[in-house]
Amino acid sequence: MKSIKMIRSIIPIVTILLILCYPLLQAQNSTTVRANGESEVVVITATDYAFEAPDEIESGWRNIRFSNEGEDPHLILFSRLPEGKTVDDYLTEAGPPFNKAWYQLRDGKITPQEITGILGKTVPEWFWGVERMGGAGLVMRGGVAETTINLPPGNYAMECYIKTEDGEIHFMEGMARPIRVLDKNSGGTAPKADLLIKVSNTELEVHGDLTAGKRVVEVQITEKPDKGLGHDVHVARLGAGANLQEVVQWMNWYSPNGMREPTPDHATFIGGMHFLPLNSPGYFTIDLSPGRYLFVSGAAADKGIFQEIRVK
Ligand SMILES: [Cu+2]
Repeated sequence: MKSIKMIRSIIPIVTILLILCYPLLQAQNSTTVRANGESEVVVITATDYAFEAPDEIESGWRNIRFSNEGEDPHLILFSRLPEGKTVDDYLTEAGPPFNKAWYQLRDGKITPQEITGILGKTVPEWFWGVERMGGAGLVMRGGVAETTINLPPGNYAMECYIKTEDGEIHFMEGMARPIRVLDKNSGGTAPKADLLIKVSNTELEVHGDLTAGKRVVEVQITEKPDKGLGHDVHVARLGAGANLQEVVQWMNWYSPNGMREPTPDHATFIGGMHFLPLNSPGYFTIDLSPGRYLFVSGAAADKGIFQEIRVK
C-alpha cells in the first residue's frame, strides 16, 4: 500500500518535470531552425572529422547553413545513393578502392592521368549511379556557408573529400554521414538570385551585380562533365599576395597536393556550390566586400575553369 501511495505521489512530479524539460530536450535534439517564418534552415556543423546534422529532413528546396567549427577547411556534398545502398556500403565498397588509387597517386606510383582509368576498373558499378545534388563549397575554420538546393527523397551520404596534410581523405576519417530525405516536401522555394554562374566543360561565366553586399548566386551546370564526378563552384577571397594560378592548381583534387592541407597563402575560401545535376540550378549566398575574388570549378581546375572578379 505504502509503495502504491509513493508511486501515486511521484507520478505528478515526474509529469511536471517532463513538461518543464520538454522544450529543453527538444532544443537539444533540434537541428533545424525556422528563419523569417519561412521554410526551416537545415543546420550542419563540420568538425575535424565529422558532420553534426539531422538524421532526416524533408525534401524539396532546402536552405542549408553549413558551419566549419574544425581547424581544417571542409565542404559538404549531398550524394543521393542508388536504391538499397547505404553509407556503410559507400564506405566499405567504394571508399577503399578510391582511397587505394589516391594513395598510389599521393605516393607517386601513378600519374593524375591514370587515376580515372584505375577508378573505372576498381570502384563498384553502382558508384557511378550516385547522384550528386549539391552542397556547400570549401569553407575555412570559423566560416559559415549558406546554400539552397533541391533534394528529392532518398538515402544520401553527406561527404567531405578534402585531404589532411598527411594525405588522408576526410570521408575516410569520419566525414561521411547518412541523411534520409523524406517523401514529405518542405514547401520551400528557390530564392531570387542577384548573380548567375554558368559552368560548362570549358567556361565558368559570372553574370550580374558584382558590387559589394550580400548576394544570392544561382549556379547552373550547362554541360555534362567530360571527366570527374561533376561541376562545382568554389569562391575564394584573394589577399594582396595571392598567386591566382597557384590557387587554381590547388583546386585540382586529382593532383598529389590538390585540395590538401595547407591551403594556398592569401586565399580565404568562403563557400560556393557543390556538384549539381545538369540544368538543375542551386543557390548560394555570399557577402561580397570590395576586393579580389576567385570563382573556380574545382573538378575542372586542371583545365583552368575559373573567373577572377574585382568587387568595388
Ligand atoms: Cu572535410
